[in-house]
Amino acid sequence: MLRFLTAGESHGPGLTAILEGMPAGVDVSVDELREQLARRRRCYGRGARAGIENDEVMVTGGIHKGKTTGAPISVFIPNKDYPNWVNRDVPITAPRPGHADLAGAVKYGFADCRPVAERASARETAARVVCAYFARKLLDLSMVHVVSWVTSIGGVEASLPSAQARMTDPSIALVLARSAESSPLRCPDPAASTGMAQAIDQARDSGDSLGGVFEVAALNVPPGLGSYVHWDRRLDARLAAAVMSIGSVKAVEIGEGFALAQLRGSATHDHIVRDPESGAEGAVQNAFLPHYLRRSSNRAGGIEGGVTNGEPVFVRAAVKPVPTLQEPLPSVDLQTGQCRPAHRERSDVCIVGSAAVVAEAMIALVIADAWLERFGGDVIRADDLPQTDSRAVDRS
Ligand code: EPS
Repeated sequence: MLRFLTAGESHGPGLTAILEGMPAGVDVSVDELREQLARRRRCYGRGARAGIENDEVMVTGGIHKGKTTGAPISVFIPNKDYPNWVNRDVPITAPRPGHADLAGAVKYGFADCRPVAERASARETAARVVCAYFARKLLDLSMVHVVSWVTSIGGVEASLPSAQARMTDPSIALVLARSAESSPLRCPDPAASTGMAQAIDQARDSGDSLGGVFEVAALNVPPGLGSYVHWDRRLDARLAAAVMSIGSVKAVEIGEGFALAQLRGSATHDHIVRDPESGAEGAVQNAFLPHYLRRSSNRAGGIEGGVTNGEPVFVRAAVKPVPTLQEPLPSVDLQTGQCRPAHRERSDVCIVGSAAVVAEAMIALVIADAWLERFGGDVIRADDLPQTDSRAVDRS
């Protein structure tokens, strides 16, 4: 079982990530880990803080000579902005609507929401990306790749290949992911990216914020991951919870999600067909590794009965606008009881691109956990790896 813990506050000395359950023998590199953190940081709409941090990392356990050892992996990410905050104590007494401020004050009895804001901050997601880097290295060994792109920001919609093409064809998903990687908006449509950047600038100028929608595709995921036998082992449930756990995510769809509610069953379910490329003929002898079974479409998003079916695992999520507004919404001061505008401080205008990278991370962690349930052991040896599918995708 792969599990992780994060600790640390947004403006404290740093974040700590501990990942437990990684097999021994997986090659890892600190440079690649830094690159994953940089992907999360660079995204149009982020505030000044993203420019301050460089997400240096200090690996303090679980790695020896560039390989995992099977022990818990522990990583410290110092906060570069910490020296500027160490003697600064700005209380938050007028909670921001939509933020965890008031929820945390109610839960822990604080009159000052500062401790809530510090821990609820999206800064914590840097530590998740660290844990996911190791999960991704494990998945790389069976050529499972998790990619993402943004489809809309502030109502500006990207013009993309059809949803079914995005969900069904790994080569389309890879092209979209590559263009997203070179877009500051993480959007594969350059014209829409320009519109999104303008919308973000306008929101910033008027003291406002924006949300949007992103999609994540996990390619070449083997069939049979997850389970239908217990509610909490269903892979779709685990993925939805993992993505919903990202601050500001308000909706998660698997495959065509809400659109399926409008269709008849006959137009919804993905036909089971024989894969002509497998060359297999005659009776289905081994349903355990059904390389010769395919789906004619992927409206289910690669999961049926809580178990992967060999098609791309496809998740879409909606991100609400950032709750810290420079033109704040009405609130009540917890110390005076007076109505007043909510607390205002430095923040991001739009985090949709970063949230997409964090969702990749959470999805990689869930899939790696399910992969280990099915194929895992103490140590990774080439002979132990599952046979890769003929549909294996080459990311190069
Ligand atoms: C965040 C507020 C901003 C973000 C921060 C998340 O930080 P600050 O309050 O220092 O301006 O930049 O995110 C990060 C630092 C990060 O690395 O993602 C918040 O309140 O959630």
